[in-house]
Amino acid sequence: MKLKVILVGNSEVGKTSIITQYTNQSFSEDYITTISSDKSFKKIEINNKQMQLEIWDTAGQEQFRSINTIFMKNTNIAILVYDVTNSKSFEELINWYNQVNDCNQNSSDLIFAVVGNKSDLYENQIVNKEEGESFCNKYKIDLFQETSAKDFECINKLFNDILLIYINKNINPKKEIENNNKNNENEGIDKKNEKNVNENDNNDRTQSISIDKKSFLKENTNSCAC
Ligand SMILES: Nc1nc2c(ncn2[C@@H]2O[C@H](COP(=O)(O)OP(=O)(O)OP(=O)(O)O)[C@@H](O)[C@H]2O)c(=O)[nH]1
Ligand SMILES: [Mg+2]
Repeated sequence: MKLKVILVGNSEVGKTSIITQYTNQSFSEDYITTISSDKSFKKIEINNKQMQLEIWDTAGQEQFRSINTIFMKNTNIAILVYDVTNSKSFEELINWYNQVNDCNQNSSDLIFAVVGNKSDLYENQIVNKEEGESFCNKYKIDLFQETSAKDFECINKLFNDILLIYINKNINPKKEIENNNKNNENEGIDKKNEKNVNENDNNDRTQSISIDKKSFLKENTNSCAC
């Protein structure tokens, strides 16, 4: 499954740093502003599902922002980033939220996460966790996470959690179970007919039915748990 993930937020909040830590396990203290947009790739398996992530970094600086809208279309997961030591970056989160929504009006599967980055600078923290969470409640945002790209704190957790939420919301487990039930019913009828025809010599077949049932149950357990 291919997914487009986009990180947006004011300049210097740490979007590039979060992506670099996640995809390359590295961090730089130097600040090089993102001018246009960069794409990184990452393959990851979540709940037995292979995900191919296309992760888009965007420009936070005002003068480069207009170009962002080109890259925001067809987003599956949008990560809104602010800096916990910078209240302006938090106040302007709503603009990023609106912009991503505007660019994805026809999308039915777009989900959001809000990230308060630079949690290692807790002594200078201005925007507290409760404010971040209340923003998420207000706008029905799926996930809130504080991170430190510098300390590699909660970076993997952020991506794992939002991907799980995406799977839960958009790969309808009910639909999967219904389909599995239907297949299983049909299979059951076919096998029963087969069994009647070969009643005396089909120990193996009986076994294969029970194996099918087992794998059916296993699949359904996975679907429900994901
Ligand atoms: N202390 C601390 N510094 C960080 C953290 N994440 C990023 N930084 C620093 O903050 C500065 C900006 O980081 P970037 O990742 O370039 O910020 P950005 O959001 O991509 O900025 P633009 O590309 O201009 O939009 C850099 O100097 C980083 O080293 C963090 O978690 N903790
Ligand atoms: Mg950047």
